[in-house]
Amino acid sequence: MSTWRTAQRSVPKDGEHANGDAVVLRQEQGRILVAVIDGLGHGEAAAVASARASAFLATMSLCAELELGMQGLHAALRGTRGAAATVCLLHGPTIVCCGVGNVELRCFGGKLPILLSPGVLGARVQKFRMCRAELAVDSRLVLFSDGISQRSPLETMLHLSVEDLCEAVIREHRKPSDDATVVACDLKV
Ligand SMILES: [Mn+2]
Repeated sequence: MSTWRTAQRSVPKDGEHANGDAVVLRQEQGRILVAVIDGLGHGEAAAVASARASAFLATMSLCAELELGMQGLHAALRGTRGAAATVCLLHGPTIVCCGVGNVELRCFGGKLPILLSPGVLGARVQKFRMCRAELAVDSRLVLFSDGISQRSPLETMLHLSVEDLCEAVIREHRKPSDDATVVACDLKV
């Protein structure tokens, strides 16, 4: 993956100042990490959990196996309220990803057979289901928390830039009753 273009939007639940959702984007030595975290519920305690997760993901090795990273993330969140998170590691055309809970991941321009793992990071996860795939030359990844409608018609937004897609999703498909986050990445292999 030589280049990528990414955009994100994250807003708290209506009436809240703290945002329990968080985004981590890193690129190091040709490796890319993309993650969306949703601290359980909303408000301060959710924000504490997602901040802990962000801090862990900000320093995690991008060269290690992602499953080890997910186990580390699970351990780092113990003592917090817990979180859902979907984490993607990209290296060349290869993507490895794992999602615990309900942060959705969609891939356009390629097949990504992701199966989310049930559970709550920091509390209980029986099994980390890992997904590995080769992405096509031009792929778009979209991650979003459950503050965004599942029925968000992302496939009708492929002509939009990643920035405009994030704006449109937040404007038109956000649920005011929860923190809402969307991340879009265009990848050029
Ligand atoms: Mn949520």
